[in-house]
Parts: sequence; structure tokens; C-alpha cells
Amino acid sequence: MKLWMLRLGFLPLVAADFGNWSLVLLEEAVQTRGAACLDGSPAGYWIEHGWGSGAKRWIIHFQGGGWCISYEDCLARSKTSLGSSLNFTAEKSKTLEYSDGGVHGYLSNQPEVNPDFYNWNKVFALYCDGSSRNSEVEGPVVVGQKEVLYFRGHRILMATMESLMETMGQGTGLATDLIVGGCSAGGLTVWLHLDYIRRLMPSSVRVVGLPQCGLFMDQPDYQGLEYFTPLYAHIFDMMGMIRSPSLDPGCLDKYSEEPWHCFMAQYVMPFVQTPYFAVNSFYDSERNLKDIMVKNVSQSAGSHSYFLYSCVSHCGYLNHDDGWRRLVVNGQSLRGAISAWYFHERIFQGAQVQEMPDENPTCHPYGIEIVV
Ligand SMILES: *[C@@H]1O[C@H](CO)[C@@H](O)[C@H](O)[C@H]1NC(C)=O
Ligand SMILES: *[C@@H]1O[C@H](CO)[C@@H](O)[C@H](O)[C@H]1NC(C)=O
Ligand SMILES: CC(=O)N[C@H]1CO[C@H](CO)[C@@H](O)[C@@H]1O
Repeated sequence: MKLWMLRLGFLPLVAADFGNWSLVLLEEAVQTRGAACLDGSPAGYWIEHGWGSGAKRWIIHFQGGGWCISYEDCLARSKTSLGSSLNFTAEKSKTLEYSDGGVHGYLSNQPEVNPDFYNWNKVFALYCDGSSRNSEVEGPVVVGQKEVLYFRGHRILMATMESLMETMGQGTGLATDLIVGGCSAGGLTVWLHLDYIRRLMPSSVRVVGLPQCGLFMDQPDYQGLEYFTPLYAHIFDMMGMIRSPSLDPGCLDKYSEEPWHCFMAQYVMPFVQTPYFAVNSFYDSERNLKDIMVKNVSQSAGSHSYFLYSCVSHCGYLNHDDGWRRLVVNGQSLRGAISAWYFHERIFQGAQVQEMPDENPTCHPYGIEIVV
């Protein structure tokens, strides 16, 4: 799977200080659950504890980074931080500064940037399974003569949520709020597992989803090429996804002949019951056809919210200090729409269908630096 590296070129002048963020490695869960990255190392997440009015409120952001599509590809990935925790500590600043746009925008701890969520507990869940937390193969897979791979995305999801629930229960007492976010393969993680996470949490916790750019459509692209569908059908089998307990039961029922459908957001969307606010660009990967995306999202939405925009961007707006403040669709900024939705239950259903990418003057003028 190629990595998207969009509009690179602007490095911040001052290195950010991520002193309040610490790494949690889920070491015990390797033994107890078999929750492991592709290479067998423990999964993990970065956490910044909340304070004041945010002390019992939580955001978890699921990091993205595509998928691996064959044993060889997964083996190559297992030697990087998208498949191994070996370098998580060493790569702290890089990850928190750039991955999916980093811990900016809705993950910022600055009240000017992020007045609603700045003091919440924030979790940046690292992505090391290559499956949007959906693989489930019991034994290790031997590749070549001696190399071993683990497909344990579901177990990582469980280990992560268990660890968070334990932390939530310590000190401040039970959490009141949980926003489940993510971009790209992390956005797909939200679509796939939001209802399951809802069921894991005590009912007193308000849980909502904020998936960004996790819609990879089952459609020929603008060049007539079928890109995502054959890919997903293949990795669904290869990674044992049918055994993932967090797949949507309603979707599996409907697509029992071809369950790989339930690894695609557009087919899962109509079954998602937990409130969500979908954030997606039409031009994120050049592979989406905008009219079809609008139709699909709007027909599935019901009373859910969505914010569809025409900027050339994959991840980056939700996690970008400037982008998330300035991007406007139908007279409403991304930040403002999410705030009104979360705190005043105002549904926002905005899709800006424009012929030309970046025609909207509130698209970021100088490019957003992100690595997915
Ligand atoms: C760390 O958190 C404190 C509040 O507990 C905040 O005042 C400070 O700005 C934070 N530091 C950084 C570098 O984010
Ligand atoms: C860890 O970092 C070293 C040094 O940059 C690199 O050579 C190695 O491939 C990395 N390994 C993983 C698993 O990320
Ligand atoms: C609700 C809706 O519009 N669903 C459509 C989404 O896209 C797929 C593939 O084009 C269609 O089959 C669905 O009918």
C-alpha cells in the first residue's frame, strides 16, 4: 500500500514540546491476549492526561497508515514503526508532530486552537497491525524460511480499550465522554469498530465517532480502475478478518456471501448506530468520485453528521491547527460544526461539491504537512 505524503514542504520553525505525552506499551497483553504488532512486539499508545473540566473526558485517535496487502508486504512493514513498536520511543516527536497531522487541531492542548477539547485526556493509538485493527489469525504465520508474522489487529483493539478503561477508572473515576477519532486506515478503524467500542464502554459514558477520510469507495476511480475492492477482498481473507468479533453483525448478515464488504465503510455505514460525525475530502486520494460519495454518505446518514469538502487533502484538517479553524463548508467551519454537534446536538450535513479541487478559498493556502 502506498503511503500518502501530501504537499510536503513546510517544516515548523520551532520544535514542538510533547513533554506531557507518555508512551504506554501493552506488554502484558502480548502474553495474556496475544495482542502483538506484525513482528510480535507489544502494541501501544501515546497519552496526554486531561485536567480541569477535561479530567474525565477522553479522545482516542487511531493512527492511520494504509494496509499491507501480501505476506511479503506485511513482512516489510513489520520492520518499520507501522508494524513494530521497536522504535516507538525514538520516534516520539516525529509521530506526534506529523502522523496524520500529529497532535494538533482537535488533539491540540492549546485553548486558542482547541477551545472545546484542549484539556481532555488524549490518546494517540499507534498503528502496527496493517489491518485497521481487524485481523485475527490464531497462530503466527511463517513467511519464507524463518520469518514470523502476527495478524492480531482485533486483539490490539481489545488490549488498547482494556488499558484505557483501567486508566479511566484510576484517580479521576469513571470517564463521562469518549470521542473515537482516526484518519485514513484509522478513519476506517472508527467506521468498523465504533459500535463495538460503544458496547465495551459502560453505558454512562457518552461515546461518539469522528472518522476522517476512512471512506474508500467501492467504485471504479476517475480512470475507470477498480482499486480498493479487489485489495480489500484479498486482505480480508489473508488476515482472517471474518473471525474479528468487532465486525458489524448486521452487515455480515446482509453480505454473508461476500463478507469483505464489511471491511468497507460505505457498506458498514448504514448499520452504525453510535452517533458519528464523518469528515471526508472528495480529493483525498484522487480515487473517489465525489457525486457517489455524497449520495452514499447522505443516504446512510439519517441523523448523523458529515462534513465533505473539496480540498486536496487526505488526513490533515482535523489534526491541523490552522486547517481545522479555517476550513468552511456551507458557512460553517469544521471546528465550529463539530463543536455545535457535540455540545448542542446540532446535526451538520454539509457537502461542498465543486468541480475543481481547492476551489474553496478556505482550503489551506500553503499545504499541510502530514505523513500517513
Ligand atoms: C502540559 O500540561 C500543562 C497543564 O497540565 C499545560 O499548562 C502545559 O502547557 C502543557 N505543556 C505542553 C508542552 O503542552
Ligand atoms: C528502527 O530504527 C532504526 C534506525 O533508524 C532502523 O534501522 C530500523 O529499521 C528501525 N526498525 C523498526 C522496526 O522500526
Ligand atoms: C446508500 C447508497 O447510496 N449506497 C450505495 C453506495 O455505493 C454502492 C456502490 O456504488 C451502491 O451499491 C450503494 O447502493
